[in-house]
Amino acid sequence: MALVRKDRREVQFKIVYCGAPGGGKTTNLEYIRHRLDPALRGDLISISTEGSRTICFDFLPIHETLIAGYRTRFQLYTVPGQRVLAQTRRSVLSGVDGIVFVVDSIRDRWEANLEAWHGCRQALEENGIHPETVPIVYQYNKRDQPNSLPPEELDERFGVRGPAFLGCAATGYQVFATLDWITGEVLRRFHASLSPEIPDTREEESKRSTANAEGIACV
Ligand SMILES: Nc1nc2c(ncn2[C@@H]2O[C@H](COP(=O)(O)OP(=O)(O)OP(=O)(O)O)[C@@H](O)[C@H]2O)c(=O)[nH]1
Ligand SMILES: [Mg+2]
Repeated sequence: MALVRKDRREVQFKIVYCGAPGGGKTTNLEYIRHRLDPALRGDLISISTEGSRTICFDFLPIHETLIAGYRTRFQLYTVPGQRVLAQTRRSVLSGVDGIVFVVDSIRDRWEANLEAWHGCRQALEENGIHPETVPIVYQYNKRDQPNSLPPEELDERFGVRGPAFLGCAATGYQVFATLDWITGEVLRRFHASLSPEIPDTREEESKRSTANAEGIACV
């Protein structure tokens, strides 16, 4: 759910990288952050949770997009893949605007991918979000590895209807292509939901102001 920050004149969107343990989520984020202009990106935040790490950072797009005079900012999160971390996954996925599902293409990792896929859907549902309503892009990662499942087979197994990027996060191959697609889709849907401009959430904000000193409003 996009957040309109009137104090900063920004709209914030949350993109979450999901997928099996060891599939390459953190590698994606590290690659992106490393290559972004430091002036446009925020600090990398690492949150220790139940023996694992959730990492996140935010950034302003290189080509600034203005929505009714507001800048756009994206927050990228990784969800730890381990099965025992369901509670963390649920928290990270709350308010999500778009998902990158990172698939470990190695044949032996199929069961882990499937379990992560169900875990992601379950976490969305527990947040009251219907999984079909959230934009999702698949990245079939580790294409450099022998014994990878063919992309057509992965499309079929996941029932993928949108794009799926063949990636190698270790070298950065298709990492930005994946990110560009999901940020573009999130912005497109946000624009489509606005008519004709950002709603005035002042009334909503004042209701929330006692609960939230920072004045964050939801759209
Ligand atoms: N060969 C190869 N290795 C990769 C690729 N992407 C990531 N890796 C490696 O896979 C390992 C796990 O990557 P991570 O990015 O930590 O995986 P993760 O999805 O964040 O894992 P969890 O946080 O445990 O859920 C690391 O050693 C990476 O270097 C890839 O495209 N090819
Ligand atoms: Mg990780």
